[in-house]
Amino acid sequence: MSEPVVGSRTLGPEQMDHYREHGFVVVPGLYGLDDVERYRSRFDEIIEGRVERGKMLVMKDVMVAKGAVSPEENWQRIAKIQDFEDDPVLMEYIRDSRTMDCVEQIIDSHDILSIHTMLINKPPGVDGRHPLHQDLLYFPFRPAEKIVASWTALDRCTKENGCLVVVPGTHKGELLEHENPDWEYLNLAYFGAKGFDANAERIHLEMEPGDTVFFHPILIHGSGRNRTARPRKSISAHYASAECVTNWEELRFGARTYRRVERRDR
Ligand SMILES: O=C(O)CCC(=O)C(=O)O
Repeated sequence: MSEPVVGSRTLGPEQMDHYREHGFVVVPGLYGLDDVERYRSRFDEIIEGRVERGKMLVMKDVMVAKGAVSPEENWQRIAKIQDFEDDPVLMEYIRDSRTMDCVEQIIDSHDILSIHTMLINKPPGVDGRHPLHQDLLYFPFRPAEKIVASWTALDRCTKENGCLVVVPGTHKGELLEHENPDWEYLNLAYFGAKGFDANAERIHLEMEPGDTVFFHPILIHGSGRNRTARPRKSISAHYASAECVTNWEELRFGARTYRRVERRDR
C-alpha cells in the first residue's frame, strides 16, 4: 500500500505498519464515554420501539427467535441492529471525522462509501458465537485493500464476554470458501471460513468502551460466547473507496445500501 496522502494523520507510522503487517490496528480511546453513551442510549431507544426504525433491521438472537430461551429483558433478546443508514444518531458514528481520518489513511482515499452498518449486541444466556470468517465474502468491491472495517467497543469487551478474536496476518491470504459450521444455533448469515490453519495464533482484542479497531476485509476474525451477565455491544461499519470496481458476480448474500460518506468534522 502506498503512503496515505489525504486526511489528517490520526494513525502514526507504527500503527500503519501494524495494520499492513497484521491486518488490524487498535486505537485506544478514539471515542469518548459521551459518544459511547449516546450510541448505547440509541440502542435502547431503538429496541424499545421509542424511535422510528425506518429500513433498519433489528434482529433477535436465533435462540430467542426459536424459543430455546426466553430472556426477561429486551436487550437480552437482540443480536444486532443492521442497516441503520436512516438513523441520524447512529449515522453520526459512520460520518465522524475520528473514524474517517483513520479510514482515509488506511485505504488511501478520500472519496469513501459506507457499505455496511451494524450495532452488534452479544447477550448473555445464548450461544451467540460468530465463527471465524472474512468480511470480503459479503462485498462485491475490489480491490480488498480499498475496504476497511471499523469496530468500536460500546461496553468493556473481554475474553469472558466474547470480545473480537483475530488471526493476525491472514489478510495477506485469499478469500476462502465459507460454510455454515455444524452448530445447533447459528445467527443469520454467520458463516465460517474453511481451510485455514486451525493452530494459527489467535489474538483476543480486549477493549474498553470507545476503543476502536480497524481491520482488513480478508483478516480472519470472529467472536466467542458472552459467558458473563454483562452486555457486550459494539458499533461497526465497513467502508470502501469509491474508486473500487464493483463486480456483482462477487456478491453472494444480497446488496445493501452503499452511500457516499459526508464526513462530519468536529
Ligand atoms: O462483534 C462481533 O462479535 C463479531 C462481528 C463480526 O465479526 C462481523 O460482523 O463480521
